[in-house]
Amino acid sequence: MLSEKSTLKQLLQNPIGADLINALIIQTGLPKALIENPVSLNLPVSVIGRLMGDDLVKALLKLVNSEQARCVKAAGEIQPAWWKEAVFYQIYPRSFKDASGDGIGDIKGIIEKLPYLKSLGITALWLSPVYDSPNDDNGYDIRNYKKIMSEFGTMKDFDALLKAVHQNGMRLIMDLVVNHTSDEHKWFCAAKKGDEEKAGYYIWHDGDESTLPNNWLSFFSGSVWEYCKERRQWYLHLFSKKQPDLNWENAKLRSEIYEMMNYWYGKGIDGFRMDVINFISKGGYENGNEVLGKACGYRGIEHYFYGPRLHEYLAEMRRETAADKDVFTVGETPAVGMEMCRLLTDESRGELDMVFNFEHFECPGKHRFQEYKYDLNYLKSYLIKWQTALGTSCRQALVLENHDNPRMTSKVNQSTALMPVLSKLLACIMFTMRGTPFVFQGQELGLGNVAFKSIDEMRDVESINMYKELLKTKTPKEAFNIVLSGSRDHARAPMPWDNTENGGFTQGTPWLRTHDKLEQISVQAQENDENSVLNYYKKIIALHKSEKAILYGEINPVFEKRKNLFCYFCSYKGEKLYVECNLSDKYIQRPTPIRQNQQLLLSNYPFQVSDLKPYEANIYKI
Ligand code: ISL
Repeated sequence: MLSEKSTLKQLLQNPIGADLINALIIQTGLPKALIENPVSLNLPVSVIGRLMGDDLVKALLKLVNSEQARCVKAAGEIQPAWWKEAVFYQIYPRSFKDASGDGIGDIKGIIEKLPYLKSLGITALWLSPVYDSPNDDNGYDIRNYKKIMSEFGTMKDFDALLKAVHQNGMRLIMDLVVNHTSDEHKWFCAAKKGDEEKAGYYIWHDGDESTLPNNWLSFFSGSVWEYCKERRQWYLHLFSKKQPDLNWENAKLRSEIYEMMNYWYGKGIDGFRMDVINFISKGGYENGNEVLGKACGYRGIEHYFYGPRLHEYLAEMRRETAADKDVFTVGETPAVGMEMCRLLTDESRGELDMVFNFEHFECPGKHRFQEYKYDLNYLKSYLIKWQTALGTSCRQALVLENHDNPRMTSKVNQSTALMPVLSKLLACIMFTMRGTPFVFQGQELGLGNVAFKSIDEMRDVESINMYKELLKTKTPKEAFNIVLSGSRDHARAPMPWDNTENGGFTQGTPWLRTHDKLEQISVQAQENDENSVLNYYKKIIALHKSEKAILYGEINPVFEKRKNLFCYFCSYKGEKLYVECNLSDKYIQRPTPIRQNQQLLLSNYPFQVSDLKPYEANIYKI
């Protein structure tokens, strides 16, 4: 058991302790060397209290001491599975393709575009939520888990989609949003009307209307507590007030969720992506630490991001729903570090198959709503760390973009001239790591951020609430610029299919502003250009699928210390590939001359010279 008197060295030797220190370094941007030097390592853990508050030390020690399990790095053969060889594509249905003409993407639109996805080489789809919802958070607020959102179509349309996906040799996983429901879900409505059984499905706090139960902040601004006049109680909502958190302590609620999951498995779906699944076990409701809250923006998160019953719930869920099926689960797990990921996904533990980790989405000390240039050397160090530590019994989900973040290319470099090579470099890195890649719609086109002109053009609840909150202390222009740098709407702009009005996304008025410069970025334009980002994606996806050295091999970095250079071997049994990448927008010296025994398989430039060109990425067979 670790205590305040234990040393930082002892804390770092503990896997969970190492994750927590790493998270603090990332969030605060403090230099690693400040902690990892002989003097600091001998300091007691209580020193963190002096910097950040004793309450944080208490919460951290509680986490470290409550996790008894350890994972050892496995070195055996990787057990093959369909999802280890799959190339996933995330569809944000609202913005993918509108077949009905109402300006909102729909299921028929997805069916229409399956041949496109097949031609890209995609083998599995993840659908962001398509369930009935009042759309406070675009479907992440579910009103009815067994009904399709009317704007997207009907259950008949969904069944047709699933059938068509399978007929095309692809798989389909659904979004599972069970940390919370919509406040319009029948359970919450009944609870408000006094149904005590259903009230037990949510998290309530007694107390008078003028005193908030604690200081936690919601992901979408303001307190996590909302007063319910009907019950004269507060309820918890980590996200918007229209997304009340479910009470996983309640066994009846858990069995309702498993029954619902089995309903979808019964239809033949191939798995679930589980929304903020690490938030389902709350560890207590003490106040959140102020310093950490300021650094990451979500005061209170240390009390629920890795709660005491998380493993128990996930293992139970697997036993009750997936254990006897050839299905796949990936958890979305914000703030969970590498050792925690291993405990959630190690094959011997029967919890999840993979998790999405987001440590590499922003550079240390930075957050999404800051305007800065992302340094790819950080991505390199992140990938080397994970690839070399995970071993063969955990698999990494390879992800650079999703519907919750601005486009990666825009974070790295906004020069339009370099966008195509940069997009290809990022694809080269993502598709040559060991793991399962997830392409977010439009990433294969190298899309950048959208030129929103004002808050009126934005639709996301997070952006709108944040803007209102910022207006309390900032001018409208300042507030808009902050929201603009991190808005989730950048990724949610409609897919540009062709060069006609609205990029062929809809015949009606699109629900969200579309991209500019269609004649350069649309699918139609890129299909006709041999050197387009889209055609590069087709090639790299084919290469990824055909090379065992990538699917099951090991990554061995070389010239690791050289800044702006990312070189590595991918090896599996006798097979070997060599990848060399220039992470900068300048020419840099090639570390080794091109050797005779290297056969160039793919490059993002038409020819090579003695130096590596800006963002050049080459894959060789050895
Ligand atoms: O933790 C974050 C940043 O550090 C958030 O971005 C967090 O990952 C995210 O808000 C959680 O996302 C998921 O749940 C939300 C929903 O709005 C998102 O679209 C979904 O991906 C609530 O369901």
